[in-house]
Amino acid sequence: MKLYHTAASPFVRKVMVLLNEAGATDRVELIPAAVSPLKPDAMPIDSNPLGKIPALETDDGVAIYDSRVITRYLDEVLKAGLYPAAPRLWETLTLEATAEGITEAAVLIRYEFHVRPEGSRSHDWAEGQWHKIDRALTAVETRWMAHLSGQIDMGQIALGCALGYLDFRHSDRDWRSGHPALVAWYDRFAGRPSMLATLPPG
Ligand code: 99T
Repeated sequence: MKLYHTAASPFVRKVMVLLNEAGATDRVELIPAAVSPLKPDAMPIDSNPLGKIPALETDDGVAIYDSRVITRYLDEVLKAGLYPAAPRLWETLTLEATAEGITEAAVLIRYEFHVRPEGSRSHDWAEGQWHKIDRALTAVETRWMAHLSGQIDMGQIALGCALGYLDFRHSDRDWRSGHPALVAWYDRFAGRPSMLATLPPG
């Protein structure tokens, strides 16, 4: 299998953490692809017409995207057991979707100030994205701490990668403030070998 990859992407990192947890990093060849909304041809558009990474080419030559489809696919192929049976599955998927929303908002803020031309940037719009992140972190503290103390799953991995991305790209904002239980969980989770092996570039 081939994975279009950059170590800076939190979406790619979820896939890499899954591969590490499953002991299957050797099953995937990493193809560097430094895409941005203004550089979609940094990867083959045949593999994802949206020009986004991660995109996976399976051994059968089929292209699979986006990251949540790739992790479901790899979980099944590798029998990684990171999507539990229902009813816990619905909690896992909702947590995964919440983490994805945090990550998407954080990437939009990053693009607003590093990709969008200077004259058309909006601080209000970026603040709106940050408020989504803050509300979601509060919701995780309120609703998911029991789930987070259970067996590792893709919801936890997505959340760990989302928080890692906040540290990586938004260290000027203090996501930890007001979220002590989440901080305690993340401090433990970030020490997993799979997380340490997939840190974004220093
Ligand atoms: O938006 C673009 O055209 C290019 N951006 C990407 O490919 C980003 C890289 S993160 N990936 C996604 O937006 C994937 C989202 C999709 N829903 C999924 O796969 O889950 C790069 C972040 C950074 O450099 O800071």
